[in-house]
Amino acid sequence: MRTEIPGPRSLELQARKQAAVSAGVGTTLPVYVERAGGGIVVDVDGNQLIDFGAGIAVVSVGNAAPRVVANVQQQVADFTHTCFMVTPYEEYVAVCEQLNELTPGTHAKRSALFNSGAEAIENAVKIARSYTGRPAIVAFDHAYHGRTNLTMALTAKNMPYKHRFGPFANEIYRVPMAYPYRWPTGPDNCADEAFELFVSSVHAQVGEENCAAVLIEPIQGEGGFIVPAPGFLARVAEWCATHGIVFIADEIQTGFCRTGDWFACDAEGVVPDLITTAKGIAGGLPLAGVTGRAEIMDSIHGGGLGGTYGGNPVACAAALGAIETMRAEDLNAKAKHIESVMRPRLAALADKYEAVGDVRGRGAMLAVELVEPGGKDPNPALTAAVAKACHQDGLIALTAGTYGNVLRFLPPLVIVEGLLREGLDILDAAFARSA
Ligand code: PLZ
Repeated sequence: MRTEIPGPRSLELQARKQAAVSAGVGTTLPVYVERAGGGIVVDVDGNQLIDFGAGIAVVSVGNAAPRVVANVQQQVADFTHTCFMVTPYEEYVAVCEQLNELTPGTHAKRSALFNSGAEAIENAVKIARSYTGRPAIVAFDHAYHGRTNLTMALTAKNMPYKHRFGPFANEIYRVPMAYPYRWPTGPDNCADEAFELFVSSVHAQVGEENCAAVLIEPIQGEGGFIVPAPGFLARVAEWCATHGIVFIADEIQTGFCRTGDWFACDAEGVVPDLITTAKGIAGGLPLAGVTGRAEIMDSIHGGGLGGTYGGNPVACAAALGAIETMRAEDLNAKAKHIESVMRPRLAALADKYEAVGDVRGRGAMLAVELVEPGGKDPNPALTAAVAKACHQDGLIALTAGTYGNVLRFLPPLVIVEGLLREGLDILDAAFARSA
C-alpha cells in the first residue's frame, strides 16, 4: 500500500463519478483501477490490492489473461461485429460446441449466446415456457438471478435489487431453500424436509401441470454461498423430470471451474435440462449462454431467440481463450487447491470467533456467515466492519447474503499461493481488529 484507501487520485475520480454517474450505481471499494493481473489489482495511486473478488467471480483465468488478450487482439483486428443473426462467424459456433461438451450430461445439446447473466436467465425462461406451453416458474428463497424486470421477480432480496422497482413480472413462485445452517430442525433433516416442502408447495400453490420450470443456483451466490443440503438438488431435478418440468440450473456464478468442477452440478451428478452460464466464461468480456437438451432448445421457432450483440465475436474469442486456459492450466485442480489452503484458515476463524457461525462453499467459492455471538441472529455490522478493514489493508473482499452477513471469497483461480496466504493474513488481522 502506498496511500490510504482510497488514495488522492482515486478520490478525485470518485468526485468526478459523483458528478457524472447515477447515484444508483454503487461502488464497493472506490479505488480506481489502472491495471490488473492474476490476483493483484493496481490502482491509480500505485496501491496493489489482493483480489479475492475476481470482479464477482468473472476473471477466474485472471485479469488480462494471456490467451484471452491474444484472441481478443486478433479478433478486434479481424472484425468486431457483424451480428450473428445477419452474417454468422465461426467463433460463436465454437463457443456453443464448447458449452455443449463441457456442461453436465452426454445427451445431444444446443446452445444460444447472449450478453449478460440476466439475459441468459430471461431466455431460459422463454425457452422453458415455449417448450412446455406452461406459464409458472418456481424460484427459491435467497435466489439471485439478475436485475431486469423478469429477473428481479426471480431474485429474492428486496434491498437493493427490487426496492421501488416494481411491479414485477407475474407467474413467479417462491419456495424455501434447503439451507442447512438455518434449517429450523437442523442440518441433518434439511434435505428431506426441504424437498417435501418444495413438492407440497409447488403442488398446492402452483400445480405441476402449470409449471414450466424450476430455476435454482446449485450453490446460491449473492444469497450467501448457500450450498443446498446434499441430495436436495438431485431430488428436485428427478421430481421435475417426472412432471415434465424443465429443471434450469443457474451456473452463472458457479460455472467454469469456480467450484473445482466445470459446473457445480457435476459434484452431485445432477444433469439439468437447461443451464445458464456467464461471468467466468469469457475472462471479463460480456458473454452469456443458455445450453440445454437439443429437443428443448430446438423447439423454439426460427428467429425466436437473439439480440444485436449476443455472442459478439470479440467476446466469443475471449471465451475460447478463457476455456483453453482452464483446460491447459487445469483450473479445476487450482480451485480445489485454493479450497485446501483457505478452508482450514476459515475454520480457524470459526474456532476463534463465536461470531463466525458457518464456513461453507466449494472450491474457490467459499464464505463465512457472521452472527451475533451466542445465537444465529445475522451480524451485518460486523460483516461490513471486517470487509472495510480488509479494504483498508489492501484486500478486495466482498459481502453477500440476504441479511448482508456473509463474507465471500472468490479469488481468481490462477492466484499464486503466496498471495492467497497474504490475503488470508489480512483477513485474520481484519477480524482481530473488528470482532
Ligand atoms: N445469476 C447466479 O450470480 C450475477 C450480480 C452483481 P448479470 N451476480 C452478480 C450485482 O449486484 O448486480 C448473477 C448471478 C447469478 C444471474 C446473475 C446475473 O448476471 O451478468 O449480472 O446480469
